[in-house]
Amino acid sequence: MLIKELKARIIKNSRNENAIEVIVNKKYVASAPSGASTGMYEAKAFTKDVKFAVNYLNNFSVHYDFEEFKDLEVLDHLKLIIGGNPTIALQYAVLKAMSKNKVYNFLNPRAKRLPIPLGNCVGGGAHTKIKASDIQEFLLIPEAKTFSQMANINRNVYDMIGKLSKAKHKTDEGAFILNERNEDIFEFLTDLVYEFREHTGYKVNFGVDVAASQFFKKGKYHYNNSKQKVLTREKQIYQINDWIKEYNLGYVEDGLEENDFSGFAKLNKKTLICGDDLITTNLERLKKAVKAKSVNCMIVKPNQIGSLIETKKVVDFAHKHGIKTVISHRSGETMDPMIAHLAVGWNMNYIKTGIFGKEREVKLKELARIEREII
Ligand code: 2PG
Ligand code: MG
Repeated sequence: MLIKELKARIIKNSRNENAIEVIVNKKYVASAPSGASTGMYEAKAFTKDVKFAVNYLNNFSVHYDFEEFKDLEVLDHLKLIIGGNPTIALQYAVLKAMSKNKVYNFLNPRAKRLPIPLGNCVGGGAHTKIKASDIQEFLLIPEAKTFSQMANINRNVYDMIGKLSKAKHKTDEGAFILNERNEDIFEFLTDLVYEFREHTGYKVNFGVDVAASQFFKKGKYHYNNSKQKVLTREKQIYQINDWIKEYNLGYVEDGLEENDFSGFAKLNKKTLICGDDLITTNLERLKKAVKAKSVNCMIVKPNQIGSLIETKKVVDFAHKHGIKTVISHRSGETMDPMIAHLAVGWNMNYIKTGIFGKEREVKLKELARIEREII
């Protein structure tokens, strides 16, 4: 596949920020999302700005016959010139062109597993400007046989939360904002999933993305909306393990700040202990986390590392070492459903997205469509 025509332009993401869209050979369109609670070890989204990247790509040509996934490496050097986001958008578009939009199938013709959807239902932290929970995301973990059933369960529980809480505001990712203490939200969700199970027979667990780096200042964790306000590192470790036990959490992402590999090792591995800002889809950081036994689960966001080739290496290394993988949306999302394809093509365990909002639902719908194709 030759790139005969390459076009780039500025579009708006779900947070109404500028994002980049790339179109290869008129038909293959891709874009990259942006984070708000970005880790300090992430690749730079744009080296200068989006305009510079658009201009660069509109004058860029590459004479190369793209045939296999590994050929995308030819584009990796762009990350340092224009940034991680435009490089990812271009690699997505080229991958779509190589596969004629059948990405998951191109990545793995025998792909047959769908990821479990972790659904962001209640949130706060860096994903809103109004007063909310310190914990960035409360995530539903449904249990059912098919992906479509699991996605429906998440939506039904989400609607129930909306009705019962009468919440008026939502986060950037479409989760309800309940301006209550973390512990009160845990209690609320515990009762709610119990009720849901009584009525429907479906079991739903829940977990959290604490995004703890966001409120880690001068060596301490500073809460606004919690029983305890300021916690030392030791107390935070105790707090997270206590929440896991008390509320039976099935998943905890970034319970500690992004440099605390040894602290993560002390978190209760009976549950999924997931690293996002800790690892930032970076192979060297993942190796460090594996060595220190920090995590049993990790977030994968291609634009954190700014290369699809590097992302694949990280996913392979994680699976080889028994680390569960969670492909994730960003808080500023676009309509590109690519992460649905990567989840299936790379046999990933979970996908983390919002439950509500067109940029989130497009990923869930794509997975439901892929499921119909595969099964
Ligand atoms: C996270 C992400 C996605 P952001 O912290 O996991 O939910 O947030 O895209 O703002 O980094
Ligand atoms: Mg996170």
